[in-house]
Amino acid sequence: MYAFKLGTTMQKLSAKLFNRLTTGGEIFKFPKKCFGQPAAKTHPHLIQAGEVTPGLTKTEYQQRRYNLMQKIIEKESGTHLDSHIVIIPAAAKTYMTQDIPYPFRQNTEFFYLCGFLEPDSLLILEGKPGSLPDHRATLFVPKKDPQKELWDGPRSGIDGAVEITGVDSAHNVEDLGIYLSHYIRDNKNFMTWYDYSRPAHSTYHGREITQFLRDNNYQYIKNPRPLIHSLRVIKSAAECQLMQKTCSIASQAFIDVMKSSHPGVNEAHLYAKMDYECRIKGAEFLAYPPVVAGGNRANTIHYINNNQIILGGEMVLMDAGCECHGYASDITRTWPVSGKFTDPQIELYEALLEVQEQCFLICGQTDVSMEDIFLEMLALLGTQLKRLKVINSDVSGINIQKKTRQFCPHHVSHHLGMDVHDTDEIPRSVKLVPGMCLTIEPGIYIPANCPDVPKEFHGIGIRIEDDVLISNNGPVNLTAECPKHPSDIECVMKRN
Ligand SMILES: [Mn+2]
Repeated sequence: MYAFKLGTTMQKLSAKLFNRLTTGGEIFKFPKKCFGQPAAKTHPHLIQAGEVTPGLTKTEYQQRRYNLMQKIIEKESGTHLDSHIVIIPAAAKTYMTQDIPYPFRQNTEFFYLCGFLEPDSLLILEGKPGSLPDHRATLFVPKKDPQKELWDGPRSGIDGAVEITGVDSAHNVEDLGIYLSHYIRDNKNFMTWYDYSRPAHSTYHGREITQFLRDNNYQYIKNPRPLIHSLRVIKSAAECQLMQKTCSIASQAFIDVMKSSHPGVNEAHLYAKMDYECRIKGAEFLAYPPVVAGGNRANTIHYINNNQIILGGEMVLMDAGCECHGYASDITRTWPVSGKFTDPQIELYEALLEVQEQCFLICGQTDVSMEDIFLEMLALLGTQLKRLKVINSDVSGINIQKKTRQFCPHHVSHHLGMDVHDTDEIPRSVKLVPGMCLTIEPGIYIPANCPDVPKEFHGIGIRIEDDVLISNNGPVNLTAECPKHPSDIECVMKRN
């Protein structure tokens, strides 16, 4: 880690540099057009003209804001409210220890609605019934500050924020309180849309926003999350391309990790290899701490210690994905570190693969929900487990489902998008429609100590997870490049 805490001498030196900077000295002067995030002018390898973030144009972000205001005004059409104000804070900069920030990840709803990537910002949308599409989008951003920028890099400032995102106007975030008090002065009988149950920014929540809600006597407050999620759950054409990209990067990275695994390999090595390959291929970071679990550790579903040696004859279960330009992938594969499945391993593996492929096909049926796929998965897996004598032949009826859940205690699916567990406001009972992305991830977990189950299966944990886009032409497997058939896995792992 770089030296951040300065000694006295360094502080003096730094003040000297700072004076030269602010008095027009030549050192550390940023080029005229520098922003707090990649832009077409500064990062032409990432951003094309007209885009706010890679692959997403100003028009697309504008459309998202319009769609939200339209939903809000439609929803409240009978309520005689005069206006609506939507308050969406950015995430705060947080620190792991004195002066050392955590890697920053933007608040998803804020990112979705404007694409501005600086911490400690805030978006306000204002609309009046009957006025669409004339709603107003205002960003509040960290003030330009040469001394802070000397350390942390350039900030976009109010002009840069408007130029990058195409919002109607921007202010320094210090002016948020005044802006909100003017809003109360000028508007009566309005609805505030703000996620008070999970405040995205605790400082603004505790200060300006609470003051605003109090000044309005806590009247008419609603959470915008369900409406935003109802938009986010359907991916646009541009988003589908970004989903394919993040899924392809992770799929290719999986192949490299498989190739680098061997008896005696440390789980930490495979973790590092996945991280490295995803970044090399263009992802910003891993979408979540991956599970890299050798042997019986695969039966701990959220195993993330990733610090053991994987022995010859064992399989490794890796659940990992990356975040690329704001979109997450989520893949699980299980493979033998030696490159060759044993007989009991392949028996269980092929049974699970059969179930996983059936679940994928169900996504192509009309009028089907993730809940329907889950019930179908339990039935299919129950049949397979009975055939393999993992479940006794005398278990029948509803007890098969109960017993099956013991060997697969998690759901088979969740939405996928900007968040790994995307749009959690959308219940799993909602029918799948084109534009949705979801995972299909059945598993079989047989702990090392498991009486009644044939001994050869003890200590085996397997999950197979693909990412699926529901398209007008049926389900598309976005992670098809990542091998999952035993022969394909063995082929990838063969050394030349
Ligand atoms: Mn998943």
